[in-house]
Amino acid sequence: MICKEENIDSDNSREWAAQAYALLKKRQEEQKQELKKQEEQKQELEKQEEQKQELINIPNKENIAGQSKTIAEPELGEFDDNFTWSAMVLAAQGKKINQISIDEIDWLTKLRRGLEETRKGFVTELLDKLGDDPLTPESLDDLETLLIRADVGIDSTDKVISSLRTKLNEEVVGAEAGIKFLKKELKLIIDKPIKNSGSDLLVPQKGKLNVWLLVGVNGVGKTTTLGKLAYLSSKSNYKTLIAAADTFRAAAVEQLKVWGDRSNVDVISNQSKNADPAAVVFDAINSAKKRNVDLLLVDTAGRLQTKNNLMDELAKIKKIIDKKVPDALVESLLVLDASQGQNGLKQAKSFAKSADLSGAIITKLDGTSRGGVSLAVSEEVNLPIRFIGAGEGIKDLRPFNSYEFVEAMLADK
Ligand SMILES: Nc1nc2c(ncn2[C@@H]2O[C@H](COP(=O)(O)OP(=O)(O)O)[C@@H](O)[C@H]2O)c(=O)[nH]1
Ligand SMILES: [Mg+2]
Repeated sequence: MICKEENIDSDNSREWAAQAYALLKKRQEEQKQELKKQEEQKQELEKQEEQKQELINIPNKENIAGQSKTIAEPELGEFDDNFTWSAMVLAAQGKKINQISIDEIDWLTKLRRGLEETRKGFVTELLDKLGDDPLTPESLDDLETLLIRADVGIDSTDKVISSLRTKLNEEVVGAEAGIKFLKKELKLIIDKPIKNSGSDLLVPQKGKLNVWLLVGVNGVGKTTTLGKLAYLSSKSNYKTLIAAADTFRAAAVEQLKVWGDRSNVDVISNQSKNADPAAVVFDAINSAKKRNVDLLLVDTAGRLQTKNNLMDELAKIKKIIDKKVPDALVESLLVLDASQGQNGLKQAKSFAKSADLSGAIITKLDGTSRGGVSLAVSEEVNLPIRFIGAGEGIKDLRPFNSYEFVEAMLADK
């Protein structure tokens, strides 16, 4: 990932965003025309088919081409502040105008909107307090309170405040430079576990079976996230399979099948009551091997981690994987609901102790004031954040990008 940090001159970047907008608008027009043409052709075909059917008098209008389920594409919105900001964030990462897509703009807009509540109680207030004056030791106290309130966690807050204090002892720091420094420090905290893990981005490796276990307590968004991951993965041409190993929730399998259908990914399940989760995984691995699957996504049950047997179950699932596919690349991803703030952090800590986690996925970043908890997860649980979710739609999940996250969290308007 290329992350240039210099601020582009704001007039230039507005001009840049305007050009990007014009280009996307043109592309969208062309796509619309193309779709219209396809629709017309389809109707013509249907008409011919109907006439044929009438002739041979078979009332069957069902298997006409083009009935596959489509997933709504995002529309290009207004050329507004959201667009400009999103385009600038992409530009700052080295994207060229013709590489920008409506999908990316749409996502960044969602992320920025989602973090609005976190930002409101934080940057906006901070900027109000600072005005245009340079930072003082008192403003650091305010900042400390605001960071804690945004659920950034005590350790990360201490770290950031002490680097700022050191900087203040050496030079005068204006409000704008202060925010820039803050962004840099927060990004360092988030990036540390990512760097330590040795890979910036979690992607399935070709030629091996990749198994991703989604773990976490009830209601945090495991099943939804798994559905979104299946979509992302199959869209990226990885052969994908789902194992429905949450055998405790009656509706869990049905819920997964709906997600699987939407992205054309099969779901391996066992409908019998109280089926053994490890047995489902066993079947799924057999299927995965037969079909040459790249990525097997495993949904797990989420009863509270204080109940030991949940951890025992996870251990059993892992043992099965180790035994059947010793060279599989296994990821245990803890799903955390950002809106639970410190509570989520507590869960993360207790899971980390016993579940041998390799990463985290933060969900529900749309509309929480506690987005800062992502920093606490990086600093205190030392887990690389791999994906973030900001909405209930199939496309509302993206690989985690620390630059974009920090920019969205601290966007100053
Ligand atoms: N707003 C919002 N809701 C989400 C998100 N992810 C999941 N949910 C919702 O959270 C609820 C619980 O999700 P589910 O996937 O069943 O959680 P699980 O028990 O961990 O499997 C559902 O109503 C989901 O639609 C998200 O990113 N944003
Ligand atoms: Mg579930």
